[in-house]
This record gives sequence, structure tokens and C-alpha cells, in this order.
Amino acid sequence: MINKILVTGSSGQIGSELVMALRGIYGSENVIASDKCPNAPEKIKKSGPFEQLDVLDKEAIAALIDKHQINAIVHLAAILSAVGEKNPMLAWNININGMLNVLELSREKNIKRVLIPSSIAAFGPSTPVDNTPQETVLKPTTMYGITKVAGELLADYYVAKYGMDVRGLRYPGIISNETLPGGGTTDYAVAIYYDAVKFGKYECFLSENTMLPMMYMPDCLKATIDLFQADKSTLKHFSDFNVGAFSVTPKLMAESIRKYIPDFEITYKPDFRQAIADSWPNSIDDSCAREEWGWKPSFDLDLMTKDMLEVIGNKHKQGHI
Ligand code: AKB
Repeated sequence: MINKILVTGSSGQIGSELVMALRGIYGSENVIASDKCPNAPEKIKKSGPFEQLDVLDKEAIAALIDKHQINAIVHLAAILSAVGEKNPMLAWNININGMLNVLELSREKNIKRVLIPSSIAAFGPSTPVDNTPQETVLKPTTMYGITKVAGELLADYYVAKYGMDVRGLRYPGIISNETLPGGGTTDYAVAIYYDAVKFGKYECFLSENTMLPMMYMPDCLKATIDLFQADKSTLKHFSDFNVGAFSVTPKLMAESIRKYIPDFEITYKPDFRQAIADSWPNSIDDSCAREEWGWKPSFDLDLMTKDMLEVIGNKHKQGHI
């Protein structure tokens, strides 16, 4: 039975919300949040255990596993695409060596289940762009993508060679209103909502028709937890599930925002992140996730826009942003 979960990278965009969701299911004391940065969000620190942890420090991870009698790990600590292109060796080191520390310790200490996300960044310019299949060409052109492909292969290797239970899903761009994303190419899709509320305008670092797969945080949490809890016997894949929700361009997102903020203005000033976005798919075929563990998203673009603007609008009124 899974009853003590360690989450790495718990102060990040996904971690800060996933920890709270997992604590709701498994009990606050049973979900150990950890992050390299000692300043965890207040709600994480107040609601349960938090430990400072650098995933490159294998001994420190081992000590935490022993201290808390961890038997499952959700490994979120990673460098994202844009930061990874600015510092490729940092991305390689954290994403590969950090992951190997988690996989090796999981093997040594008989950790029952490990979840390590991958990303649409595992795909590259030679991958079919529309309705990208589960099994397809994986030749990414970013260091982040290279680490994600290697990560998927490593995870499957540990499953096949050691009979371990390692799972993962290829996140699209994740949009949320609690913790800002850190250093990705899809970050515009969060910033646009904050700037729409605060300034009524946004300058986008991708061009207007750049189509990318995206997902709202409630669906991201659902996908992650559903895969984490899925009955192993139903899984044919392990570490590389495509998961989709909707696809969107900056222009379509601006139109969705104008339904609520009619004067919203968007301008475009593509930077180095355009080349990254251009190497990723437009849309994702997630039929394997649907068949093997019942994946089904709840939010489309307009439903998400309504919720994002409500939540961020309230934060703005209360002077929090
Ligand atoms: C990024 O933009 O780097 C991430 C991702 C798609 O994995 N959000």
C-alpha cells in the first residue's frame, strides 16, 4: 500500500498544488514536500512536513527516505525548456542526474511507486505535428526535450530490468493561477491572464498563430493523480503517456479573454522561445491514456479563461498581485 509519499520540486507550479491535493487524499503527515529552495509556500509548510532537498544530493535523498519511511516518490524537480536552453548543462545535470538519484534509490530501497513527468518537449520538428501519436519520432532539439526522452527511456528501463513501478505522462503547457511557472516556453499562457487583469494588455513572446497543447491545472492534478493511482495491471505503457486537453494559439487565447475583458490588447514580440515552440506539436493523441487509465479532461479554453480571470481578478482586487 502507498502510504508515505515524497514530492520533490514541491514549491514549483505543479508541486505546490499537487502536494495539497495528495495531502487531501493520503493525509497531511503522509505527503513529504521537498524543494531545493528553503522558502516553501506557507500553505505547504503549515499543512504538513516540508524538507529542504537538493535532488543532486543522493545521500540527502536517502536520509529523507529513511527518516520518513517513504514508499512512493513523485519527482517533479526539473529545469524547464527556456531556462534549459540558456543553461543546457544545468538542465542535463538536474534532469538526468537528479532523476537517476531518484531511480537508483528507489531500486535500492524498494520504493513501491515512482512518478516522473515527461513533456510534449520530448517531441521535435520531425514528429507529426497534428494529433501527435503515442508512439512516434522522438528527436527533440532542446536540451530539456533530450532529458525528457532520456528520462522516459530510463524509467522504462527500470520497469523492464528491475520490475519497478515507474510511471510518467507527457505534460502539455500547464496553466494555473496559484504559483507562477518557472522558465518554460508555454509560460505566456499564464502571464497573459495576469497582465490582462492588471494592465488590460499583454506583449507575447510567441507569434500569434503558434498552436500548442495546453491544460488547466485542475486537469493536470487529475491526470497526475489518476495515473499515480491507476491499477498497474491495466497499464501497457508506463513512463510516457500522451495527455491532452485543448490546443490554443496566443491569438485564440486573447479572443477568449476578450469575452470577459473586451478591450484587452495583445501585441507580439517573438524571442528565442519561438524556435522551441515551433519544434513542438500542435495537438496530442491521448487515446492510450484514455484507454489504459480512463483519462478525460474537464476544461476547455473558455471554461478555463472564465475561472482564471475570476481567481486572478479577485487576487487583484484584494491587492495580492
Ligand atoms: C515548458 O514550456 O518548458 C513546459 C513544458 C511544456 O514541459 N511547460
